[in-house]
This record gives sequence, C-alpha cells and structure tokens, in this order.
Amino acid sequence: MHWQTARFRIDLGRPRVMGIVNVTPDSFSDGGRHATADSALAHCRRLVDEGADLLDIGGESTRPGAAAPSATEEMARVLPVVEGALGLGVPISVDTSEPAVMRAALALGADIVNDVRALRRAGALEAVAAHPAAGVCLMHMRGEPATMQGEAEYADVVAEVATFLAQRAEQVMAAGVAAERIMLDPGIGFAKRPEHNLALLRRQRELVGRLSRPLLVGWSRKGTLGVLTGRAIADRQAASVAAALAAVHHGAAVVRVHDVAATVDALKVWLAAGGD
Ligand code: HH2
Repeated sequence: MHWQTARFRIDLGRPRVMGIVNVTPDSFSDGGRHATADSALAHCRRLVDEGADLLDIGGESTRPGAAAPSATEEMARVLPVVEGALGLGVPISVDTSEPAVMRAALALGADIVNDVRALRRAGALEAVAAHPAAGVCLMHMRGEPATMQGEAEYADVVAEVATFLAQRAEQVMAAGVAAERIMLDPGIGFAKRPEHNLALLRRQRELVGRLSRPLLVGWSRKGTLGVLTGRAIADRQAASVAAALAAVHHGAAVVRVHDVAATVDALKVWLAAGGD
C-alpha cells in the first residue's frame, strides 16, 4: 500500500509519523508557540531532525469552540511556512478547509491537503481534483468546530464513521481524484465524546476492514487522553505516545503527532519487538 502525493509516493509498509506544525495563535496545545513564519519553520526543521516522515502545517485552530480565521489571514499564516518547508525533503501537508488556501499551497508545490471537513466546503473538491497527483486526507467530523460537540450522538460510532468515510472517498474519486491519493481519518475528538473516541480506537481494525484506503489517526494531546490520565494538555506526552502505538497496532498507517521524537523512538522499539 502507498499514498501518492504531489512529489512523493509514500510507502506505507511501515507506520509513518506526521509532525504537527500549528501556525495559529489559539491551537489547543501549542497555540501561539510558532506564530511567526520563522519560528514555525524552525519547528519544521526540528521535527524533520527528530524523524518526522511528513509535516502538517495548519493556520486554523479546530479545537472545540474555535472561531475560523478569514482565508486571507489563514494564507498569510500558512503560505510562507509551506514555501520554506518544501525544501526540507519530506512531504508537506497543508491542514486547511479553505479552497483559496488549498489552491495557493498546491500552486507553491505542497504535497497534500489535509481537510478536517473532507473537502465539503464549496470549491475544495475542485481545488484538489485540479492537481494531478496531490494527496488528500479526508476526516470525519460533524458540524463546525464551534458547535460540533453538540452533535456527538451515535448509535454505532464505528459504523457511522465508516459509512461517512467510504461515501466521501467515493464522491472524491468520482470528481477525478485517484484512489491512491486518498487517506482517511476517523477524526478523534471531532464531534465525539471520550467513549466514541475510545470505541474508534478499540474497534479500529473493524474500521480499517470496512475501508478501501489506509487510515491516518490523530490522538496527540487530545481531551480523551486527559480524561484517561487526569493530565493537563502539556503533560500528555506519554499518553499520546501510547495512543499512537495503540493506533498503529490496530492498523493505522500514519499517526499525526506533536511529540515526534518520542513517537519515533517508541515506534522503533515497537517494530523491533515484532510489532505489526
Ligand atoms: N486534529 C486536529 C487538527 N487537524 N487533521 C487530521 N487529519 N486529523 C486530526 O485528528 C486532526 C487534524 C486538532 O489538533 P491540533 O492541530 O493539535 O489542534 P488545533 O486544531 O487546535 O490547531
């Protein structure tokens, strides 16, 4: 299995680590830490040195209750960092739902669009389809970050997430995006309560089995880990690494993480121990 992206064909024969770079004033765990292009780029370099297989650069916080920035503001945050990061030798993903940001980033040469809204904003699907090989990550969410936790009601969260992702992948393929470009994501913490997130982890094999494309999963520092451990956001590294390993153990192809060095080390040991 592989993931086709603009410049790289990513071999998914081993688990891959996507390092998170938030160029935002308000992200839930690292808001304001890399708010200038220079500091964000320095962070990109550090994550690549730590072993990140790919980078995900975002200019919109999607924490529950967050307000969306304008497209102009998002572009001003993200594009200079994307431009600099393109020279680092790893695939560059842009975490955005905004078609104007997608178009501009893809024109610069970005490899992947990672969209928590699964290309559902008007013009987003066309922006990605217009590029012959760019990769895309389609994530499950309901509603908008400002209101999504009010929509966290499921009869069977695994079945409902699987149905959404399978249908969305079909629609994106029907628009001309080849299957090999698509990655799917259950959207941990997006319109989901802790019991939903944990069901998606425990039953992740079932989810993977229902989908024809690989899974990218983001547990890093999220609220369910706080519920499980009683830890504040800044103290969830061990919990995040454990969740990333569990996700890989249950079949995730890519894990989206803040703590790249710790996750890379843990995966090395897990692989040496015969992890599959
Ligand atoms: N989670 C966040 C943002 N983007 N993209 C994908 N594909 N999957 C995720 O689970 C995911 C995502 C939220 O985390 P973070 O980027 O740390 O925070 P914020 O949205 O507040 O910037």
